[in-house]
Amino acid sequence: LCIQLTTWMKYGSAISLFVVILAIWFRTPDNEVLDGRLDTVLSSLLRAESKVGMNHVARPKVAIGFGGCVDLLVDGVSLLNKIGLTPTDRPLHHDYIENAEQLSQSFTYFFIPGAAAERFVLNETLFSELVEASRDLPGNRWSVGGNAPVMAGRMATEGCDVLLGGSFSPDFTDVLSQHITVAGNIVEEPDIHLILEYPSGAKWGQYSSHRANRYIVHSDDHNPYLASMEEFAKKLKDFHPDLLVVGGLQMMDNFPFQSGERAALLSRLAEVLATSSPTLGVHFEMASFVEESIMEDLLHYVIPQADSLGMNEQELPNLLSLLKGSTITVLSDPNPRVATVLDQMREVYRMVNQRYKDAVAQGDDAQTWGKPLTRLHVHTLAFQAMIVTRGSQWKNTMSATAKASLTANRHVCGSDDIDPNKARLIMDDSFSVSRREGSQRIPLQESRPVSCWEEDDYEICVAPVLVCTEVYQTAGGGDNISAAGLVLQI
Ligand SMILES: *[C@@H]1O[C@H](CO)[C@@H](O)[C@H](O)[C@H]1NC(C)=O
Ligand SMILES: CC(=O)N[C@H]1CO[C@H](CO)[C@@H](O)[C@@H]1O
Repeated sequence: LCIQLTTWMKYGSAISLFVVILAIWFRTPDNEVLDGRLDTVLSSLLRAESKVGMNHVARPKVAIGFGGCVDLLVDGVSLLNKIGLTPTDRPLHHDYIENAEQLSQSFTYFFIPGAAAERFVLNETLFSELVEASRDLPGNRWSVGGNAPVMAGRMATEGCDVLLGGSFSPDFTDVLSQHITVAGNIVEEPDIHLILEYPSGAKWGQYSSHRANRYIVHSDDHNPYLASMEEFAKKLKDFHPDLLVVGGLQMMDNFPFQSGERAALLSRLAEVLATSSPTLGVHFEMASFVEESIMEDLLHYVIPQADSLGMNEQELPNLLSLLKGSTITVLSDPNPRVATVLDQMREVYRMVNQRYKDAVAQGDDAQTWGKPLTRLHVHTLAFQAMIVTRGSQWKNTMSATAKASLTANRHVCGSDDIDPNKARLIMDDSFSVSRREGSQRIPLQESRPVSCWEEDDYEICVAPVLVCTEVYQTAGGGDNISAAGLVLQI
């Protein structure tokens, strides 16, 4: 590696100079206008991000659960080719994966639109075959994975002290930041998640992907049981966090639990959340759920205890559909318009808060009421959107939306410095605030790219994302983005 690096450094600068000259040579006037626009949006977002610091005397404290894993990232198509899987002629959705053919069908189903998906593999033989094949696949990478550890890592990087609930192996704990304290059991074999990444326009057989994304498979032993919950709950009392974050519950999705086992775990979680200080903000990060009964359990036990929810463009319509009493939506538009997302967000906000009001009107037990929803953050490829209740505990919504947007580029491009040459704005020049007829249109102003306005009892902020065009990694994006947005709001 060292030799390669020095050679690259020697010739690299000459090559980049050459590329730059070529680029200037071929640049059409149109591109120049566009690039100027991008530069202005970038510098304005950076200004918005740095407008507020974390106004804390000490490092803020954040408690995050649950679980975690070792991520093995590979090029999805190369892996499927290597194990000799042929592209299916029948893309199909499966709740979980039992054999290679289902894997092929399920992967293709999400690969074509480029939609994020995550599935449990029930067949352990198949899963170990996939892991073995990935181990020596060129270009593979290992990293700390799972929603909770990724959010913990981002929070620690942003200046927080973190209590992380998860059962990890000793070498896993070793690579975590020194600002992260683990609460959980020690396990020998960590759970592995296999991340099949693919770039935009990737080809598999007759299919090509519409956008970069990833398909995740796992076959966890520890995570579904929230094995660290009791240890976490114990340490939580003395930790006195400023924020409590829950994620990683999708590991329970389609897991072969004994009857009643999952509800018991989530009911215990509700108790842990409900008995924390009433002023403590609780954020729940959604994920890819396909089993209807677990979504119902979440609606019953977890969502009522959360002040804040984070999710992507697939998870939003899925939650909304369930709130409305219909079924799971497995696949939604991976590139939705701003107006569509905002309408869905308003509805989720309204319906979740209505459930809270109904619970208060009916019940006499504060623990079962839960809390009103005061923050909703939706991350999509093209933009970030937040709804925050006026007068609630969440501060700096404008800057937080800008930071979330910048983090999206930083994460996907794999670099803290944003290179406008590797970015593209895909949000339209203006957007409508709702799909309702006669709704106001808001132009995207390059020098003030984050648009915020008030409605009812809340503020809405929307920021365009400088979409990374040279994808390093999409997995973990939502967690980094959500965590970065939260950091400025506590
Ligand atoms: C599990 O996967 C293995 C390896 O791909 C396969 O041979 C076996 O038939 C599968 N089992 C089931 C029940 O589908
Ligand atoms: C770009 C970026 O910051 N990505 C980070 C997301 O979070 C993980 C875990 O903390 C980091 O390893 C990545 O670098």
